[in-house]
Amino acid sequence: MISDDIQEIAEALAASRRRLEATGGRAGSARRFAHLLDRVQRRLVRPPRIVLLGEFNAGKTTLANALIGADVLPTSFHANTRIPIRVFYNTVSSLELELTDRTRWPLDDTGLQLLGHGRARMLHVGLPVARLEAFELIDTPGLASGMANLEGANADAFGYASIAIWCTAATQAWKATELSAWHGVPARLRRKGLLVVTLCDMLNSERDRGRVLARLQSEAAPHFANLAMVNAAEIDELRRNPHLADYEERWIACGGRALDESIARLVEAVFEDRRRSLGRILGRIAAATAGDNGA
Ligand SMILES: Nc1nc2c(ncn2[C@@H]2O[C@H](COP(=O)(O)OP(=O)(O)OP(=O)(O)O)[C@@H](O)[C@H]2O)c(=O)[nH]1
Ligand SMILES: [Mg+2]
Repeated sequence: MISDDIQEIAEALAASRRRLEATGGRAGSARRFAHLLDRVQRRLVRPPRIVLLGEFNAGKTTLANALIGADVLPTSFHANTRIPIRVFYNTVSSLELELTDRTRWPLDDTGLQLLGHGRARMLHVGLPVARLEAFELIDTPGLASGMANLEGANADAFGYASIAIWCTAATQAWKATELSAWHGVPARLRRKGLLVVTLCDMLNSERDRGRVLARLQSEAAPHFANLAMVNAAEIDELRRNPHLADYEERWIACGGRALDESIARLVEAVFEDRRRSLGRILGRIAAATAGDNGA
């Protein structure tokens, strides 16, 4: 969620832009500066993008649906398309296909034909779902098991994201190939990386769960900002039924609370980064303007 001080800065930027437009609207430099302020303000408040990565069948799409709280991404369709899908907040539902040349097409008959031509870069799905006001998700095609690097469409999706979730299936969690693939992810994203251990309901006992967790704490956790063990199917069910009598107990047991808290912390860290980099930019502008005045 956008904190009050980010909101305040954004409002101050919008007010400055309006004043500039009102006073110096006709001057080219004032217009350009107003446009720049508008872009800075939009970038400051836009929901951070979370990219979901991992091997085939690691539970990425199921987790994406559980995070959104709706059956948005049909897994079979996604498995067939094999391109990243960005899901974001929109006031009305929308569906667009982005091609490798960055043009965007509505997913009508022409769009569907283009999808089959190997030039698809990303599918953009807009939805009027309140949870998507806090973050956007990019669900990616699974990395082939044993492949140690992320390429093509998946690597492309990094450029869009500021948080990364690596999904690993509890039953064969965190293989050596996953470690090397994770190291192919840019460091700025790894610093905001969350390891989500999926399919935890497939572990047979508390003892197995303890063993997996202990191994991951020592082998995987040092490469991530945080780790969460989840049963995404149950998170999904509970998110839709918050009034169940045993909700609280189950919400903790299935990892829903830990997952939401981890994501909230990473989202807050992204806003903190934005706040800091805006501070640096404003500092530079102030220094440059002071230099101009002094000259
Ligand atoms: N029992 C259980 N099954 C799950 C869970 N998460 C996912 N699955 C199942 O695991 C299979 C793979 O899940 P997906 O979410 O499609 O995995 P994916 O990583 O998106 O797969 P690709 O897109 O093909 O790489 C599906 O049959 C899911 O129903 C879970 O938490 N528990
Ligand atoms: Mg999938």
